[in-house]
Amino acid sequence: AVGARDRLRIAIQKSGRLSEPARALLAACGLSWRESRDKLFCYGESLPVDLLLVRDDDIPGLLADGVCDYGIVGRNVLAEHAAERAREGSHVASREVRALGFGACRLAIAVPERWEWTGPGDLQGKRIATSYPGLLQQWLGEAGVDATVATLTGSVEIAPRLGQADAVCDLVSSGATLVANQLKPVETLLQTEAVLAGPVLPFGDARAELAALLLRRLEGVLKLKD
Ligand code: PRT
Ligand code: ZN
Repeated sequence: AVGARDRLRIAIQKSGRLSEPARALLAACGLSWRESRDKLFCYGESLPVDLLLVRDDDIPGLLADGVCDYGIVGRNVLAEHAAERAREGSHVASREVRALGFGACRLAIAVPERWEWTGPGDLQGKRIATSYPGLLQQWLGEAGVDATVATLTGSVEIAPRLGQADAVCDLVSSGATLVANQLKPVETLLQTEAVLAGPVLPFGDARAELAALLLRRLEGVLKLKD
């Protein structure tokens, strides 16, 4: 077939919270690599499974374009991509294959500590800063709340103190960052952790067998961990 491939390509985060645990998990599945000089591409040695090291935000797009077959990425990033695609009316090209048990946190609405929170309706007419506009718009729509979404790529938690927003929608794990910014979490939009993302349709070439082998090994490794 045109474009038939006999190697699998997995995208993982180049540097960040998920990089080390993702590599360790794949290594525990028996994979090993010969690293390229620039370390953006790692050529699989023990099995024909290569790694592409990228920004986590690029992973859903690489899957959608078929550049990579699998990706290890936060459910939050995958869900944000899907929410944005749904708004554009385009269909989703990848799905969550398996939760991986690391990188857990939640996407939450947080407001200034002094706010006496009564529910999502409190956000009516307010301005909310976030790096997850797709998921926030979806949640606001379901809650029937009309609010302004301000998309920021970083330093979301400081926005209320700067007068840029009334509330934020951001990832929370320990909650220390919220406390440091005199904010409190009031609603959870999504519980998230690192997931294996993969294709919606099965492979029609040699990758099918390779993918089955990898998923079997992954199940074995994850079972030992619980
Ligand atoms: O460079 P690149 O774009 O690849 O990385 P990134 O900076 O976008 O992502 P990175 O490495 O910070 O996070 C990767 C993934 O880790 C996220 O998409 C989540 O799925 C997951 N994860 C788990 C987290 C956290 N925990 C977390 N605590 N991502 C971010 N945070 C932030 C949080 O927003 C807060 O600002 O860390 C800060 C500290 O959190 P507290 O609550 O413990 O204070
Ligand atoms: Zn990122």
